Amino acid sequence: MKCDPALLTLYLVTDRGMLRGLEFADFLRRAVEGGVTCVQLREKSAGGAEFYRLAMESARVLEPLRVPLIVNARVDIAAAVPCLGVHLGQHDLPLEAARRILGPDRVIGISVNNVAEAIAAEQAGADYLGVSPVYRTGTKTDTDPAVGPAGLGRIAAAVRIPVVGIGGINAANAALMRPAGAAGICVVSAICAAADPAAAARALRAAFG
Ligand code: TZP
Repeated sequence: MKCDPALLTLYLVTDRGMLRGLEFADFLRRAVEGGVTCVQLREKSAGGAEFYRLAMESARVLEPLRVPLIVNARVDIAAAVPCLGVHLGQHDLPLEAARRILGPDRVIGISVNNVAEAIAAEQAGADYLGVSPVYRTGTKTDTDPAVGPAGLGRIAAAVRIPVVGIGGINAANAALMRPAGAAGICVVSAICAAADPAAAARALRAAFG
């Protein structure tokens, strides 16, 4: 399988605006120290030059730590930096087009909210799925309805590729995700907004199991 499910165990999605005073590179190091296994750089407000600079900086920090980098939405930036691949939402560039740009070896993840989207993404060649959102979250409010662990379970059961849950996941509910079929948990605020990102990551790893 192209996307080792173990890499998705604790999947951090970045939001620099939430950081509590830590410089970005230090934040990434602390998160990895606590057990983050994969980092998605998500920069909704950055222009291309800034996003590219941050992606290169992230790659430089993560490469020696052997933690893969995934770029959110920007297929051009994913193609231009040393990274594992790209994560696409339902309204981003279609997977087939991203595949033509990135080639067969890069990982492409797709956000899905229901079984039909999940099956379509798998058939189109997705390497993993992000089930979004599992719970309602203040971090992203323009989402489809929350599916809960049961919805996550229905999606995971319908596909063969690994599935991660995103949206409102924290140390208090992470234990529900693996029994539902998730290969990993994907979080923004539970690590980015934590006073101690390493401790927060450690707590999430312990809770997810
Ligand atoms: N996509 C679906 S929900 C979400 C994204 C990027 C935000 C999840 O943030 P949090 O803080 O982990 O709930």
